[in-house]
Amino acid sequence: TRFSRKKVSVFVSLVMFFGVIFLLGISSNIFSGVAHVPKLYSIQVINEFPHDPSAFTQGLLYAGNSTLYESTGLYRKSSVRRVALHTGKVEALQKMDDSYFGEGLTMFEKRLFQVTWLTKTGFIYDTNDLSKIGKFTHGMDDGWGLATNGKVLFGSDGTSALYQLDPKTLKVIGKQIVRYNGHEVHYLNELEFVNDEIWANVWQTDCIARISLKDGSVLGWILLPNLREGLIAAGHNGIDVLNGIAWDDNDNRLFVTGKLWPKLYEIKLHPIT
Ligand code: DDQ
Ligand code: CA
Repeated sequence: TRFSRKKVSVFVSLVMFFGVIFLLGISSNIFSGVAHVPKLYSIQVINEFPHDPSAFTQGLLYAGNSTLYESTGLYRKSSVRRVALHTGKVEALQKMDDSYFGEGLTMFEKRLFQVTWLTKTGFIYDTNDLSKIGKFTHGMDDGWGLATNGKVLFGSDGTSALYQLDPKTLKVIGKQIVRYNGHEVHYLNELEFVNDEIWANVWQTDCIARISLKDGSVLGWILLPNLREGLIAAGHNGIDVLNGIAWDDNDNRLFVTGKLWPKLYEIKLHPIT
């Protein structure tokens, strides 16, 4: 016959081979077309520590040795401080000029970088005595949050943009728009670099977004309303929003606090979806 058994089976194999490739192509298109559904996390308080209730927390980081660095805001009251984790005691403090409103803070090569609200001016401090050792102009539209992975600085300016800044020049070298199921997430505020993700407080919410550095998508939401509500229920009526995330990379501990909060919390996450 014209079609040998062998020819037919080669033909069938080819059809199946390309058919499978074709189906894989379609299915990967289908899956990538479906919006990624972020995970939700509730939190459990592991420890609570005292926190200066007059600190309008704008930047927070953990530096090892039970020591935090914190940047505080409000005109005439802004500062950079070193804080003992367990007691909340302020061990060193550098007051800012009255006209500056302190914002995000990060530590890069043993120096502290801080940005300020409504200006593009930032300052560099010595980690030991908190003396001011530099001043810079950054390329973001405003200064809200700062964090680092040890290579670049990450910054936020209250929009949906997550910036990457050159730590030497403070110029913008990268920018991603943060999206949750395709919707822009505005008001990104205090930042923290955690296991190759950026975690961001969203201003005026009790939520922290876990942001992928691959594409700026929100991988998950950490829901923390119980912290602020708990403080208000305990009579702390004057407190402001959740703000301040610090990650202890050595012991995988997560700390959060808020503006004018009398407490700082060590928390654990529990997936709820
Ligand atoms: N920011 O941190 C969200 C960037 C700014 C917070 C500003 C809060 C306003 C407090 C009162 C300001 C008095 C001029
Ligand atoms: Ca932080």
